[in-house]
Amino acid sequence: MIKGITVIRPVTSAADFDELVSFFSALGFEPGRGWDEPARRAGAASRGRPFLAPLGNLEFVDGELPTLNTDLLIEVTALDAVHQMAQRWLDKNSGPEAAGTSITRIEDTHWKSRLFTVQPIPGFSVAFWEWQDPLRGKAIALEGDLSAAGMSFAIVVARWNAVITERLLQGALDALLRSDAQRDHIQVARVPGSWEIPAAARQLAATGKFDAVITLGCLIRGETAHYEAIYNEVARGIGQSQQETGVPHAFGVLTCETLEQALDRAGLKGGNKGFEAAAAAIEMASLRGKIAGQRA
Ligand code: DLZ
Repeated sequence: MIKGITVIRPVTSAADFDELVSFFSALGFEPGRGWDEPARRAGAASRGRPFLAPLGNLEFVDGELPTLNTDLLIEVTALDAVHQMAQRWLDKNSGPEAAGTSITRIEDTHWKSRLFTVQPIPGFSVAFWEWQDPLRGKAIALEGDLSAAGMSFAIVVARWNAVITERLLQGALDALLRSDAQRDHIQVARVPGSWEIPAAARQLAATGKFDAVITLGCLIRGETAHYEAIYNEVARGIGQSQQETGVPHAFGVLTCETLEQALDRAGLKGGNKGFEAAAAAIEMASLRGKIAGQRA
């Protein structure tokens, strides 16, 4: 079974090898498993540094070539950004054009795409290109956007474990405001503990004023009697409110073993789950609008 294509490019000096590895790394290529072989009796030492791409083609062309400058073509998205990165790398790492390095401007091709060619070291050229139609080849899927412009949100936040839930709230507000939600389109409702979240969420959702409800709380197993019972009921209640009102509810109720774990999830180490919940709320509100706007 055919598995992949490897294009081997011999490099004539150790310095050129290092330059090319640096160039392709700078452009964000995923490095493959490299290899180093010591000198054998008959031959010199050798090394290889593969770079991986998700797709490979072996293409035969009868007629006009895609580009005359090189036979190594790399398809990318965001060609302008790649061009900028390549230019920046050249400015930093190589001498003037006279030294044999160069980069062309981005130009339209005769095959509905845009392309530029770069020569990071003398004698080695590579072309980067993208389709002019950015949607070409993309699966047609209905997806929510991450713009909250014009949307209204309710945030229900529990006061219990406030050191955590206030951080979640800051994260959620950060996500909404950075996604263009307006301050006066965000209603924050505080409840005593996570147990009370479903009732408040349900009442807010039922007003019909909000595109999504974001629920924020923190249950810590070690400190919570009947932890499982409370957690199950909170999760069930929020889910039920979502299903019965049709308004998206984002679940930002942390369930943690320890306070330390809760702090990590509230932005101390990794991400902030409040931010993530708000992003999910925006996406689901947008998706709901798109689905509702579709003809049956
Ligand atoms: C009572 C209680 C306990 C023990 N632990 C927590 C917790 O870890 N996180 C939380 O959000 N709330 C806790 N609560 C409060 C309950 O959620 C509820 O507010 C009270 O039982 C009053 O109904």
